[in-house]
Amino acid sequence: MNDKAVEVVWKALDRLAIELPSWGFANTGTRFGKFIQPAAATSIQEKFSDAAQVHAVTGACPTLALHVQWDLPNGLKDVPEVERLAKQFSIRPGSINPNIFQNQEYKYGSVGNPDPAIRRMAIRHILDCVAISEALGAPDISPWFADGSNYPGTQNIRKRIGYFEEGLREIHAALKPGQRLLLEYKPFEPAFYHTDIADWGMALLLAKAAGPQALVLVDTGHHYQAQNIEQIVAWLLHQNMMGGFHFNDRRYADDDLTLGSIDPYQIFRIFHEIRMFEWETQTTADIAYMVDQSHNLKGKIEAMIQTVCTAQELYARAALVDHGSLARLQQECSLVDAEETLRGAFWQDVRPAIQEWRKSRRLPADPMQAFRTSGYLERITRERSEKNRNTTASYA
Ligand code: RM4
Ligand code: MN
Ligand code: MN
Repeated sequence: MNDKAVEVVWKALDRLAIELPSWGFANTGTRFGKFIQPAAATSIQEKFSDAAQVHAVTGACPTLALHVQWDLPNGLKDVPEVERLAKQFSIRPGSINPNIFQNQEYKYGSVGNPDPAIRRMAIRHILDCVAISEALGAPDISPWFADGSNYPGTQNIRKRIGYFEEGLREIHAALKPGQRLLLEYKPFEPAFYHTDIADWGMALLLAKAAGPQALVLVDTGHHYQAQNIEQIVAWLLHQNMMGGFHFNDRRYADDDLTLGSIDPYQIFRIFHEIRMFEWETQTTADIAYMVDQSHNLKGKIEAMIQTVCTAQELYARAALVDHGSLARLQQECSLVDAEETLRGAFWQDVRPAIQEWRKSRRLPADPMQAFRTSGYLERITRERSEKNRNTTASYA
């Protein structure tokens, strides 16, 4: 790789910040049961501590996404504690995730529920999240709605659209300047017949109905097989509606696997669309890059380090695309050469350049190895295993 290419990689890495999910450090499993790990985090303090380890070895993860009901069970009252932890571990609070899917009341939906009292409860919770976001100075609120139904004819789909428009408008009205409402979509699960916000079109229309500070969040695992995700990203960029990502990979459905583990070219193509947009428009897209993964077999901190390193590698490779010549080749319809321009960047081995970047930023050249030799995992395994042994994995 020549000096110019190395410089491009370094510049790209300097701007790439990846937000870690607090829930990614906790015990998770499948719908058949949880798999308990002796070192898993069981408190907000432990989640901050684990995230700080990932940041220490990668230098790329300054923020931690919080799930309000799991991390701030007392809502606004927990803000001082979160601020204290953020200071202690030098990790800022990231996106604020409401929980409108877990309470018994939400069996038939939250903001789309036919019962006005339950809709009110859900809206009130999201309004609390807006207040938490403001208090923490963490501007993104990212709700994911599990709302939907399991059988044809059991719910009025159009009425529920109306409830969402109305509810989201009210929530948007509470946003202060700078705050953003990022609407996530998902085609199915837990609902198996209809999901109220099932795809990017529904999310986009609802965001438009809500107001200018509402944007769309793309979770890479929330699409049907074979859907062209980078095309969705291109559309959202074109509409100035691309708010953020939940990164993960998948083979079948919402598998929440490690980023790039199944299809690294997919993530590269997404990054390419963003870089090409920024090059063409000479702007910087304000996109929150967040991880949303559930590592129920891998060690959680190691899986997170792997994810961050993969994101850096794929982002750096996308940065190496020669946009000027690609634009010319596209214009001329030089298909093979245009495609090879993309593939040429994808197949570059950027790892040596990334190692040099890390050294120049006083980071360990090999984050995984640095973590493994740090002794942190052994220490938390000792400290946490008893508590984890008492955690129940069964649904019985
Ligand atoms: C959903 C979605 C949300 C996440 C929940 C726990 O599938 O991806 O982002 O908060 O899972
Ligand atoms: Mn998600
Ligand atoms: Mn998901």
